[in-house]
Amino acid sequence: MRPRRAFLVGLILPGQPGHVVEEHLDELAQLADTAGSVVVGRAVQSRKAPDAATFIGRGKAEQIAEEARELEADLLVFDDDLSGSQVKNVEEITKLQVMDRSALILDIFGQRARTREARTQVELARLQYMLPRLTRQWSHLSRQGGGFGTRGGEGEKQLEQDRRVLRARIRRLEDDLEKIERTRKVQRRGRDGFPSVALTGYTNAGKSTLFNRLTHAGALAEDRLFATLDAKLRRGPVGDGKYAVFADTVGFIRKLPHHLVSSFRSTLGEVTAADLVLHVVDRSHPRWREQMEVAEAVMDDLGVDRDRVMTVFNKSDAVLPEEPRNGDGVWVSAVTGEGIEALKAELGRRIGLQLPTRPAQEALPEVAPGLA
Ligand SMILES: Nc1nc2c(ncn2[C@@H]2O[C@H](COP(=O)(O)OP(=O)(O)OP(=O)(O)O)[C@@H](O)[C@H]2O)c(=O)[nH]1
Ligand SMILES: [Mg+2]
Repeated sequence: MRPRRAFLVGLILPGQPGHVVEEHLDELAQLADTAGSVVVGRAVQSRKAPDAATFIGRGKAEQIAEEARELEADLLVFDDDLSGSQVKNVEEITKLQVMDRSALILDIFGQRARTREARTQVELARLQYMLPRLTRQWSHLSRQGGGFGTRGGEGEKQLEQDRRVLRARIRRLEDDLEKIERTRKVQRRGRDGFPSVALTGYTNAGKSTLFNRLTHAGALAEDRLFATLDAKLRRGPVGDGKYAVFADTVGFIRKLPHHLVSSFRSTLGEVTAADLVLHVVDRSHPRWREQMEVAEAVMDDLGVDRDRVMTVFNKSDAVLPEEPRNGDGVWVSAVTGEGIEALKAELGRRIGLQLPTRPAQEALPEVAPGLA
């Protein structure tokens, strides 16, 4: 199948530097690439505020349509979330499929979800995204997933029926997730006695690479966004001859659709339940500060208290030598191994302090249930 050819669209609002919008479009390009599309071009539009009907304005939409046609694009991807009617209007003007940032992220999660838990979580988020966007004429998610939306002018009644079907499916998925979550909780109890350390942070920060370093596991690490969707658990040594159970988890991204965060609560439960959370930061990234803030905001949202979070500045090998290695965190390179022993020693110290607060266990199982 020929890969879809995507044309990216960004909006510059007053007070927003142009280079930031360009860097955000660079990230959108990575997302489009991860979703399997080829990025053929991009455009930005400056406005005082988004246009209610078309987001970027009709004139700009027409101009983009022409440019995109010349580049043989078949898909416009907006860096911001659009309403159902904005998508429909721009599709009508440009005769191209229109996708917003959330839909693209949902698409990637949908392609990458492997386990029943991940699939259920993604499907739930997808339906919740669709519900307010169902219109009589439009539903590109329905074109992919089948089952809802366009039925040739059957009108409001049909629309209401589609909404009812959607809501019922959402309820069923929520029930399924609750069951999965209960199982997870039981498994987590079975691991009591092992201090738990969850790796979290912005997507592509190097969580899986660091996880592999710490546990000698073979977790998939690649230069793609959202390489990891499921929590992966494994034991590894820390300082003072102690062991901890490490959890590798799904990464965060700016403007992560909030439905995704809430439906990934059970996977992210590894983060909320952990004794210690390692916030992995790609310190070599030009927008590392913003990425840190995004991850911190999601952790706040999940109810992770900051006392349990330790910052790890990763990819130190890719940071210019003249940059000062300061900041409230441990500097490491998961690739070269630099700083890893210091990190383990620090983990041993912190975990040692926390152990007394956990229930003591007489005999630890050789391998805890749920471990890889
Ligand atoms: N130079 C350098 N690259 C690194 C380092 N750690 C990880 N990487 C690279 O960064 C990319 C992403 O690494 P992953 O470990 O997959 O990142 P992740 O945080 O698990 O990403 P997601 O699961 O997609 O959220 C890969 O190409 C790694 O090789 C490091 O210390 N230095
Ligand atoms: Mg990963």
